[in-house]
Formats: sequence, C-alpha cells, structure tokens
Amino acid sequence: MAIEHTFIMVKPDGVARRLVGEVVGRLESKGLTLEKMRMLTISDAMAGEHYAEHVERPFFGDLISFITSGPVVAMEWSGESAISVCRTLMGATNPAEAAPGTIRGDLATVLTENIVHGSDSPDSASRELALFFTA
Ligand code: IDP
Ligand code: MG
Repeated sequence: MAIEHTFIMVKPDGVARRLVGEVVGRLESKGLTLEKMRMLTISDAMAGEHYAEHVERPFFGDLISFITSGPVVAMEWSGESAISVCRTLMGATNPAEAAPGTIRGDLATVLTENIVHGSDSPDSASRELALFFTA
C-alpha cells in the first residue's frame, strides 16, 4: 500500500472525440486525485523522448505522427496504487481486446487510437511527469 503519482494523457483521438471529461470523470469517480493538467500539442522531439522505449519498433513512426497530430491533455494523478489502478481502468493496449468497463474496452476499437496513455511503472511515471511538467 502506497500513495503513487502517475502520468496520464488523453491522446489526440480522445481530445478530438470530446472524451477528456469522460476520462477525467472515470479517474475521479474511482477516487484518484487530479494534481496537474496541461493541454499542449507535442513536438516531434518530445514525442521521441516520451516513446523512447519504442524507438526500434516497426510502428514507431506511426506512433510519433499520431501523438503529434493534435492537442493532448497531459495530467498528473495521485492515489493509492495509482499507477496500476489507472492501467486497470485504461484496459488492454489493443481496444479490440480490452475488457468492457475499461476506457479502451468501452470507447475504442483501433490499436493506434486507444484514447489514453498511462505510465506502466514508478520509473516511467517519474520520467514522464518530469518530461511534461518540468520542461
Ligand atoms: P500502452 O499504451 O498500453 O502502455 P505500449 O506497448 O507502451 O502500450 O505502446 C504504446 C502505444 O503504441 C500504444 O498505446 C498503442 O497506441 C501503440 N501500439 C502498441 N503496439 C502497437 C502495434 O503493434 N502497432 C501499432 N501501434 C501500437
Ligand atoms: Mg506503454
């Protein structure tokens, strides 16, 4: 049991589809606390840093084009086990396989357009929060 801070981002598809309130509402209803929020359009350089772990993957180019294609809403959330709790609320990476009741399971069908990003570990959370909130 520990209070954690995590980085959550509504991706360009989620913003374009007017799902910011839906995502924020689900996290708030769960009992997590919204600490910071910032709307921005990510630069290529920042996208490369954010997704550095995927640089060798065949879909890296598409990932960077997509995440820089429009505004995103970047957030810091806190709460008990916030990192894994948010990953559970988000659902599986591929929305076609994500469970009903999750954000991706309820609201998306396409792998690249899966509405939200959430940190997958304490190290990722620290790195991503620093990238978006101290730059
Ligand atoms: P995550 O967002 O659930 O943590 P990651 O494996 O970190 O998933 O992948 C980052 C993002 O890259 C995913 O959210 C998804 O949009 C995209 N992605 C992951 N795997 C593929 C793939 O095989 N093809 C195309 N896009 C992918
Ligand atoms: Mg990831």
